[in-house]
Amino acid sequence: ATTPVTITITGAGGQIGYALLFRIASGAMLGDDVPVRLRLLEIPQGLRAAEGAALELQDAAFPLLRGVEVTDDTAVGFEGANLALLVGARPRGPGMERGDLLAANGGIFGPQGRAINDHAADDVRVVVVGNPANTNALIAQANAPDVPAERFTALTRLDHNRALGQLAAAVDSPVGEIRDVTIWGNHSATQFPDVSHATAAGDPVLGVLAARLGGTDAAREWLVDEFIPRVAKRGAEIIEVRGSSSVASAASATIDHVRDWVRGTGERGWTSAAVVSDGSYGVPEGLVSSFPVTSDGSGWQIVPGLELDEFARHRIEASVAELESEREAVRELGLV
Ligand code: NAX
Repeated sequence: ATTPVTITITGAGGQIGYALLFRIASGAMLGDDVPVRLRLLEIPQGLRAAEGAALELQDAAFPLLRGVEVTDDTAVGFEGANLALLVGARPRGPGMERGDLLAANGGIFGPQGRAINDHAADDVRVVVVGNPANTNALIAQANAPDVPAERFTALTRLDHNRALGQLAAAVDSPVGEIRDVTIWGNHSATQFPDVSHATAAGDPVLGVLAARLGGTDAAREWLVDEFIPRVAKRGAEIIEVRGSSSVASAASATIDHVRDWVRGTGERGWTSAAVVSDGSYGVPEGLVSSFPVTSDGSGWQIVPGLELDEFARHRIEASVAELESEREAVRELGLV
């Protein structure tokens, strides 16, 4: 029998937590041959909701589920964690400036980083979902000096999946036929969804778009005026239409991120994840920025050597500049 994998989920009493827990326990994340133990970490106000979710997990009788623990003690929450999904964060309140938001989240992700450093398993891997995700991941990583930096990531897979969905509709192709889309930069409105290397059923997407829209200029126009803003602002669109933020799609993207990281991306081309930059593509070392990545199961690798035109370089620089200013702000606050 395989040893269960211990998974810590913070903010487990919240909306994304509720959508995540049942898919993890069903085997959708790590496979239907891998037993799991869940640690649900909440703040006191969220404990009852997490406890309720734990009761429902018991009622779902998942054969792979080997235990659920609910706690508001950070040390207990990360004890022995092989995977840490950091979903709980401080949302931006009315009148809150960016500095206040970063400081409030520093108060969460600093201590969580230290607890991961001190209590998690040696092989721990971390994905930050709670916003501002990239900089929260940077804060956690900076507070975990004994954990290799590359184990800290932030979620841009939802943006990636949104881009796949939009492209599939635009070229009228099954979403599974679209490959090699990239989200670059920050999980924010400055992100750059890049289709310059993407293919649909093996054909370059740019060519397919040009054929459908009546030329290369029309395809470019659609990308710049429709596609990029739609993907970058999809979160706001969901709030407007649904009356509530993205939940099930965010949970699904988190499942995809971890599954591909742990089980590998295989023959499906690359995906997108925010990882600690090694300086690739001019992104300053140490920033947690989204890149095209593959995994062989042991860790993410940034896809090397892609050609970027001037438009792409500009867009990436703009998003990276935002990440740098966030890093500067949390440095000034003494959080990293
Ligand atoms: P909810 O407000 O429903 O849930 C958040 C939960 O976190 C609450 O139960 C709260 O008690 C808990 N929490 C707060 N501080 C905590 C702490 N220090 N330790 C443990 N738990 C804590 O929000 P939900 O809709 O689940 O969204 C969670 C986060 O995901 C938000 O920060 C949101 O902005 C972010 N998102 C990130 C996305 C991404 O692609 N990276 C997309 C979806 C989502 O917007």
